[in-house]
Formats: sequence, C-alpha cells, structure tokens
Amino acid sequence: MEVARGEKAVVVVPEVRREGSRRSSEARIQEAEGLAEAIGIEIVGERAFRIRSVRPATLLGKGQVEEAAQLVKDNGAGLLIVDASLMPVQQKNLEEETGVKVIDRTGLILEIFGERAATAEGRLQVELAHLDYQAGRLVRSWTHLERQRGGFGFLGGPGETQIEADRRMIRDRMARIRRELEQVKRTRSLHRDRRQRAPWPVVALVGYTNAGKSTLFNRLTGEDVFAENLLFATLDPTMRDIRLPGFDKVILSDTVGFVSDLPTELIAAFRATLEEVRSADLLVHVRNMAHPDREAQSDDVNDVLTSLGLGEEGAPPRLEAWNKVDLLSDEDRERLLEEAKRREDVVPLSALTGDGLNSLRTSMAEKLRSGEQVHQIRLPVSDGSKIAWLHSRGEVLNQRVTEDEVEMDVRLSPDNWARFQALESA
Ligand SMILES: Nc1nc2c(ncn2[C@@H]2O[C@H](COP(=O)(O)OP(=O)(O)OP(=O)(O)O)[C@@H](O)[C@H]2O)c(=O)[nH]1
Ligand SMILES: [Mg+2]
Repeated sequence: MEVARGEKAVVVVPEVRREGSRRSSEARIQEAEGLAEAIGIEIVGERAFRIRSVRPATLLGKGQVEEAAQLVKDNGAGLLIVDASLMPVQQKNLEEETGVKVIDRTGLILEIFGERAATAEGRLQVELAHLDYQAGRLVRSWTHLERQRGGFGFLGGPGETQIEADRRMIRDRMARIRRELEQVKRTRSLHRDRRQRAPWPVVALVGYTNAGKSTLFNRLTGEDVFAENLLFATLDPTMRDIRLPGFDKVILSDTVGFVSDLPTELIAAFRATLEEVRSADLLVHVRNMAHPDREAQSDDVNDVLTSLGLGEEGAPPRLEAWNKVDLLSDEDRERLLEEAKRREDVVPLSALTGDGLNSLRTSMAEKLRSGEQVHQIRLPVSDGSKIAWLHSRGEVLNQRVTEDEVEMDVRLSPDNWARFQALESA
C-alpha cells in the first residue's frame, strides 16, 4: 500500500470554525497522531491551522501551505497528513506545493483498516472502500507523485484514455468484490438466523476507539483478546458466551471502535460488519470518562449508530458503561458517581481494576429482562397457527414472504418470546 511503516510524517489539523465543534486542537492533534501511530508512522512535527476562509485549491491558506512545507522540510518528513477530508484536487495541489505525499483523514483510516482487517469479509469491505476512495482520486493531469500512489500496479500513465481504463478496471474490481461480499453475507446470515432462533440474548459492546471495549470484554469473558492503547485495535467482531444473573448463557460481542468523521466509504463497510450489533438485544456503550473529549466522542458514537439505523425505532435498548473511572481525580470521580446515580442506564466502572463490574452485570441482566425486543423470525408458510399467534401476541413490523417461508420482524415482550420458543420446541 501507499504508506510505509516507519515513515516520518508531519500532521496538520485544519480547524474550520464550526458551530458545535467541541474538540480542542490539542486533542485533535493527539488523535491524528494516534491514528498515524496505529500504522507505525512516526510523527516528527505537528501544527493546527485556523481556517478562516477555505482556499478551494488547497484547503489551507497560502501561507499555511508554505509553513507546512517548511515543517516537512525541517523535519525530513516524507509524508504530510492532513486531518480533514481533502478533495482529490486539493490533495494533488498540496503534494505539488509541499513536494511530499499527502494523505487525508479518510486515507489514513483506510490504511489502518487495510492493515488490520483479519477476516475475509473485513478485507473485502476495506478493499471496496479503498477502491471507492481511489476511483475519486483519478484526476486528469497525472503527476509522478500520483503514479507512485496506489500500489495496484495498473495505476499509471497520464492521459484521458489511461484514466478511463483505470476507472473501468476499478469499477470491474468493485463489482467483483460486491458479488463476493454478497456470497459471504448470505452464508453469515444463515448462521445468524440459526443463532437468532436460539434462546440466547446477544449483548454488543460499542463505543469510541480506545474506550476500553476489549478490556471490558476480556474482564467479562475471561478471554484474552487484543486490547491495547492503540486506535482501532479491534476490527472484526468477536463473540463469547458469558453468564449473567438469571441467564445461563448470554452472547457478548466485542466490536470495532468508532471515530469522529468516519469516512462515508467506511460507514458502508461498518454496516455489514455491524449487523451483529443491529441484531443485538442490548447495546452497551463503553465510554472513556477520563478523556477530555468524552462528550464529543459520545455524540460521534451516537451519530454512527444512527447512521447504521440504530437511532430509535426498533433499536436495541442501551446501557452506558462509564469506563476508566480509576483515572479520574477523587473530585471528578465523586461528581460522576453522583450523576450516574441520578441517571438510569448508566454504570460507572473500571475495566482495568474490575470496579463496578458486578453492577454492570446486574444492570445488563435487568435490561435484558425488561423491555420488548424485535425478533427476526422465519416460519414455513404452512405454519398458519404460529403466524397467527405472533400477530395476536406481538407487533409485526415487517413481513416478507418468499416461496415457502415467511420472514417476520416481530416486537415481543420477553415473556411472549419465551412462550413462542416453547411453542417452537414443542
Ligand atoms: N486506566 C484504565 N485504562 C483502561 C481501562 N479500560 C481500558 N483501559 C486501557 O485503554 C486502552 C484501550 O483499551 P481497549 O480495550 O483496547 O479499547 P477498545 O475500546 O477495545 O479500543 P479499539 O479496539 O481500538 O476500538 C488499553 O491500554 C487499556 O488497558 C480502565 O478502566 N482504566
Ligand atoms: Mg478493541
């Protein structure tokens, strides 16, 4: 791929004054560094630039571009990371004006995912996102820099025809990947249907990257999945059985972390990977309460969940796990504990020390017991009495009839769900 490990880079954070933007430039620089370090890039310089009016050609102002170029030169960097979403032409112009490769936030996150994706499906999704991103970067007036980029071999040569040919090749490759993904997805949803009909509830851990989801997962399961002080340590979902008060078996799922300004290309990739989350019976939103941007991070997580169709209607119930309370000052911790007490659905804890884990277990069990949930149920068309039963006891949100099966999304109380399962196994 285009960025080499150990490469020296300068990070610039363009700050466009936006209403509702609550992050400090320091925290943004730190996060961008974290992203770069996640793929082994060495940061040798950084700068935040206030953007008063956007210069369309380069995003950054003229003086700022010069300053960035100087910073690159002074520190012997081979890469400029711009913590924003750049248009292809801006990227190209910045490369020309600074003399080094330029990568934007989307490109950086794609690199991380490219390096981390472990399952076949994860890899396909990331490649799809990458190709989508790259297709947009095929602009006229090819430069030598752009020829170096890519690593797909077929990218190269200037001229309209070449670009057309490249585009076509990318389109073909994307079509092929989509077909492969369809196949993988079909297989997986078969597995899921089978599980969906098993009587075990599923709890998914979601949250901002580095919030402590995997650490909590390990605590609750006794497993040892990869948990590191690293952005996007986890990419592919992992599931394990746990016991909760009153439940012999609950399936706990660890998932990929979210990040602010998640590239749209990747939201699509998330969508499939996170189907597990969508079919969960409970979401536990793990939050790093020791992070200065915890509120902004929480908003980002909610935005991503909403964009995944997990906003309100039909979405699984949620709990918030307020993690890393061990890192707070006594005063801050007291204040948070007080607030948590007043609020429903909030459990303060430390996944590291184990404090608060029992309350979390209790709350999870309570939450799973209370509240109605939407179940995806498949029945043979001929099973009229069960179908009628579901219509009378539950709220049928959706019903699709295939050749010989009815697939229904039905909202049921836990009691009725248990009764239905008893009917099924009778
Ligand atoms: N002090 C403290 N550190 C914690 C706590 N929970 C997690 N950490 C640390 O936070 C870092 C990130 O933890 P992970 O569990 O990998 O976070 P994650 O949410 O799975 O991150 P991604 O997989 O990257 O999305 C690790 O260095 C953990 O040791 C906690 O309660 N207290
Ligand atoms: Mg993790």
